[in-house]
Amino acid sequence: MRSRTLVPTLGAFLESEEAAHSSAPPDWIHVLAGLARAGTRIARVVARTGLTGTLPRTGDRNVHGEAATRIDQYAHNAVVEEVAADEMLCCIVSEEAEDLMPIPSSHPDGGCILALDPLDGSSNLGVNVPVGTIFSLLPYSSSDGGPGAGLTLTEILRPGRDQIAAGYVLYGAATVLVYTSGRGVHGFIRDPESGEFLLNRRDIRIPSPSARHYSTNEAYTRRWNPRQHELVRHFKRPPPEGAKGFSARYIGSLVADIHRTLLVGGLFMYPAFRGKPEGKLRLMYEAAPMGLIMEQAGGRATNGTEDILDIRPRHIHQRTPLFAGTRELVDAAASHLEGEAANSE
Ligand code: P6P
Repeated sequence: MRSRTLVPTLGAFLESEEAAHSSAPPDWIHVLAGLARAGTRIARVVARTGLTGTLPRTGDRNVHGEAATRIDQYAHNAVVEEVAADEMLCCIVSEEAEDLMPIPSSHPDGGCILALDPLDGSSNLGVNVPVGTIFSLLPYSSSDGGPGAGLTLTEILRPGRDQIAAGYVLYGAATVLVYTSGRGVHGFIRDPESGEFLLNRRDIRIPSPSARHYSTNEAYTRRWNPRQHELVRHFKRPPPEGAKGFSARYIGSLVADIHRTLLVGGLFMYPAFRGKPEGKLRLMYEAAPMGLIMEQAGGRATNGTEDILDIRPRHIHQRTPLFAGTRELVDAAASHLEGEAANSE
């Protein structure tokens, strides 16, 4: 058994790893530590959900008209409580809050923005499917002079390429935290005995050749555009003699689907379709953080044709189609969806 004492904790790793690349540990690592503390609290409540039977509903609906459950609100509140005291933050964008949440920041540079999906996929909890917290940290520099000068939306609506850090906490058989700050993707597993997140995957790279998995909800097949239809049909064709075919894998919980894709490869797709012209997933706090993770692990993420990280949000809850995973597969999907492959076949 690998000695736990030799494995760095998240805190030690952040202090050493992030300090190694700058004169001192950057302030935002305290926000990441706060997210880890919130993840620990959320993991405990998620584990007890099964004991309470059905998911307690608040009776409210979130900004997207989805029935909000008390556990979504709990997760949102747990994160806010754990990070709000940090002077680094100037505001929070949350799936559970219709409007921007300003936080008085006295940080000399104006601080940073936390974009957050507190508990993505919580509707899966009733059947014990893994769910997750997704986070994105963006720099904020108020255009009209320092902290407290009021938040300008144009400074908030930044493309994912501007992210300082991004990642997720996955509440599954184990609670894991995966993050990137632009220098590789690192995975930590929570030790139930010590309560610490311990480094267990340093510099994660999507394997190549990767698993030949495609991941999408095929219930929407009839609502896809013809090129999306043809793309998935391509994955179902019998492979050439001696070659390996594709397998379908779809959990219906974004963090779980992305985590599998990150570790074994494949192509996750949540396309736009008739009835969801912009897709379902949110740009600022789902697609963009997952896009940075994928790109830093040697993969790619697009909206089908454009890099997710280059898309500037029009509003804080904007939705986007998402194609993410092994670079070759995301590239092939983009070529097909742009019509090149369709014409050449
Ligand atoms: P569908 C969960 O509700 C979620 O927001 C993501 O976690 C997941 O990827 C997606 O929706 C699943 O959506 O339409 O396939 O049920």
